[in-house]
Order: sequence, then C-alpha cells, then structure tokens
Amino acid sequence: MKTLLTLTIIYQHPKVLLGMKKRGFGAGRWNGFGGKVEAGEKIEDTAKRELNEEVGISAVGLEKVGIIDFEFKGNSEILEVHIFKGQDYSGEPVESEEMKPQWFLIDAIPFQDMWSDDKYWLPLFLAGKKFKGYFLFDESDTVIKHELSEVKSLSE
Ligand code: 8OG
Repeated sequence: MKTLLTLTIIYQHPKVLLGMKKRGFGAGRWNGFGGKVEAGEKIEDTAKRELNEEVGISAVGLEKVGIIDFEFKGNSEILEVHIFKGQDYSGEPVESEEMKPQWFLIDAIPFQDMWSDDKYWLPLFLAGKKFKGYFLFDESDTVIKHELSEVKSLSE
C-alpha cells in the first residue's frame, strides 16, 4: 500500500525555513511542511495547502525536486513523499497548532533533531539537484538501507 505525501522546504540562500513538528507523526523534529495528499487533489496543490495550513504562507512558485519512498521494517505501507522547493512566498510565517517555524543557516541545519534520512538528501536539495530515493527504517527510526540517486527529471 502506498500513501502519497508532500514535503516543502523554503530555501532563500543562505537560509532554509523549517518547522518544529508539535504533534503527531514526526513530533519533536524539525522538518519542512507537508502532509497527506487528499483524494482528488493534485500533489502540488497539497503542497500549497499544507504550507498555508501549517505556517500561514502562500508559495509563489514551487518546484518538485525529489521523490522518496519510505518504508518501516515490519510495516507494508510505503510513504511516497514528493519534495518541493519554494523560494518566494506571500504572508509571514506564523506558528500553527502543528508547527513552530524557524529560519536556519544552511551550515547550521539541526540534523540531529531531524528525520535521520534528511542528512542524505538535503545536500542534494541545497545543491539544486533533483533526486529519487528509498529509505528503510528499523523500529527506532534508524536508516538500515537506502538508495539515492540524482535524476535529470522527475516526470514519471
Ligand atoms: O500529515 P503528517 O504530518 O503526518 O505528514 C508527515 C510529514 O512528514 C509530511 O510532510 C512528509 C514528512 N515525512 C515523512 N517521512 C519523512 C522523512 O523521513 N523525512 C522527512 N524529512 N520528512 C518526512 O512522512
């Protein structure tokens, strides 16, 4: 079974906008903004909606830069996460019930308080690359297997 999700990071060199997830899946970690694609919704529209709901901003343009499948050992569900990069937006980032936003310099990204896969693919994101990947986690959210490759295009 596959579940589609989005993840959007605003990158205004030399800073990225992340949010501390306050509740639910991934709580206690810094991450981009996103969530599940609803029935009938276009993936990019989910990315825009979630950005608005979680941090109160509207992206002016989003670029899809990555697709990663996540699997958890002992669980047949695959999370297919579509990763978007944003730069310009309207509105001001505000804290929501789900996320507390904060800007980080790219050489001070808090990888120790993020999902353990992020240190593999975020450097590609920051370098302007497109990528596809697969990560398998064990019960304690440690990466036990991964594949990651740069791609020219993400058209499937
Ligand atoms: O709706 P919900 O908050 O549960 O969505 C989960 C968010 O977390 C969604 O934006 C996708 C994202 N996400 C995963 N797995 C991983 C991961 O391993 N690393 C990162 N950085 N984000 C992830 O679901």
